Amino acid sequence: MNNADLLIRILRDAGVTHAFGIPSGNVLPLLEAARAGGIEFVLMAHEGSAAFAAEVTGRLTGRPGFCLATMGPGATNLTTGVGCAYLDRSPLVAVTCNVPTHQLGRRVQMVIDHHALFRPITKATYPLRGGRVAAALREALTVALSEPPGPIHLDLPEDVSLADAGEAAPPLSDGVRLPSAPDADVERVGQMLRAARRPMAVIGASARRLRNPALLRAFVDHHQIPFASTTMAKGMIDEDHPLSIGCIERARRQLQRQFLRSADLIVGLGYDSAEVEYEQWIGSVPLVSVDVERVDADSSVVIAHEAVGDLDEALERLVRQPARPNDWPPHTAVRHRERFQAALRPASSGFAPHQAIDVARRVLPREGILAFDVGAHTHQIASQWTAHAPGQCLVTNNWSSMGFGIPAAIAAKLARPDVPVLCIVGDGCFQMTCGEVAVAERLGLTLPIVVFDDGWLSLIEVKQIKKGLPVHGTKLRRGEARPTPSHYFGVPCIGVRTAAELEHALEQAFAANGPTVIEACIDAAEYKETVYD
Ligand SMILES: Cc1ncc(C[n+]2csc(CCOP(=O)(O)OP(=O)(O)O)c2C)c(N)n1
Ligand SMILES: [Mg+2]
Repeated sequence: MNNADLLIRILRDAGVTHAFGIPSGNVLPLLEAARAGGIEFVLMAHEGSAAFAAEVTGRLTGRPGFCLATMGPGATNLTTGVGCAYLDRSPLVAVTCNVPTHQLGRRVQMVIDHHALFRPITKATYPLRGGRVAAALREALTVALSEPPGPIHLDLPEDVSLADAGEAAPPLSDGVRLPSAPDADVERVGQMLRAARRPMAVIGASARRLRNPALLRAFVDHHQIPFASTTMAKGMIDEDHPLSIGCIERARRQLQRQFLRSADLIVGLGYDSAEVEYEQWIGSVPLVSVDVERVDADSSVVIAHEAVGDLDEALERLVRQPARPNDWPPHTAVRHRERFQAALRPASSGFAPHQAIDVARRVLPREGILAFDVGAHTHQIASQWTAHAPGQCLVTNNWSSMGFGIPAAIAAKLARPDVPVLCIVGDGCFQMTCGEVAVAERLGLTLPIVVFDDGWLSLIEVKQIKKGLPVHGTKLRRGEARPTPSHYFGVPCIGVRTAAELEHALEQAFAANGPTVIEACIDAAEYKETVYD
């Protein structure tokens, strides 16, 4: 057994099933070890996508995602997705393969300092050396899985890969949980909830890592508190719940802000301010935070109290505390949600994004997963889409990088082959990652990829208009939409210009044995009304 075999054995023991990446000569020992050791290698079109796919695998499975690349440009490409795991907080192992150790530090082809490259976007970076591979892996996996989870980087020189491993695979840990918040702090949260007349909960990205997400629902039911979620936390409680007001800080955010500011207490539950800072929306309403870390907010935010520690344990204690009726009139949340949802669907003469999103929601089965990308479409989808359970919306909003959607959908389909997965991306995002369509084809994944073809980097165009700047540098094509091609890389492509055509195309795509690109030629005019209102 060589060190590459040992590395694969340890990752396999840690529950890793897939490796995403692109090989080169110095990656081949690791690639062969993966083949022999039972980790499936998924050749991606770009290393950035490989890291996004690994990040999503980490999110969905709770086991570390695994991506690999060659040195220099392979490593720099990988960083975009590794950064996603860092800010979105998913366990991930990124391996860069390298020249033999005696060449490290020299000015030779493709060589750069990988540790300097990965240090700011990982929890830790490790050089792998003979005799210390198992110890480094054991520590690295513990770091990646410990709360809050994140990526670690390993650099593997080719001679180390090929050398005989003198070590045995070590026992692994599942990472370290946070200590509980002090009893008195949690007790005080309960007291403040009972004293409030119009309390409201906002669920954030860190709540996605609850071991028992049902505690969230138990909490809002017990205390009868209307609740909202951020984009990343969509579906942590079914958004059809009678106390749900939907997603905040996305399309029609002013309506949500108005409602949030009618509260007399906001309870943040796992609210990660990397996604959206409290000061964007909270105004002068006091905040009680129940979270895995201390609140990071501007000094304008009134922080009334914080309980910091393991989130499951805090919620378990909060659902056992006495509750007291509050002053929210009956059906407040439902009425607000109806108003919010109506405002998201302004009258339109063309094929509007909101119509396409409604069709997609109707066709995707209730248990299905939606992976989407970054742009104006993200804002509209986040506000409009009804998610019914945790993990049903795959999106990056801490890292917020274009190019996430298609690799995320591929990873979701690999992790959950029996669950229908739908991907929606903007045309700008599609242009960045369309090579991954060929990957979905090679893997034979049933995956409808709906491209919102509006001809613009719409989100940035909207920002130009709202900032009073000339619209410049945000148009994606010359002239009108070109005719839809019949395929991309052999993947059938269907052009649709109406809701009915989209519905038909989606049904066809879900019945296919491979991916289908659906180019939805939409009229993006409504974004100017609904996005950044
Ligand atoms: C890697 C990266 N580059 C640039 C941006 C800035 N950005 C955010 S949204 C967006 C436009 C996306 O365009 P498209 O995919 O067409 O979506 P639309 O806004 O039209 O819905 C850009 C350039 C980003 N978030 N990530
Ligand atoms: Mg666009």
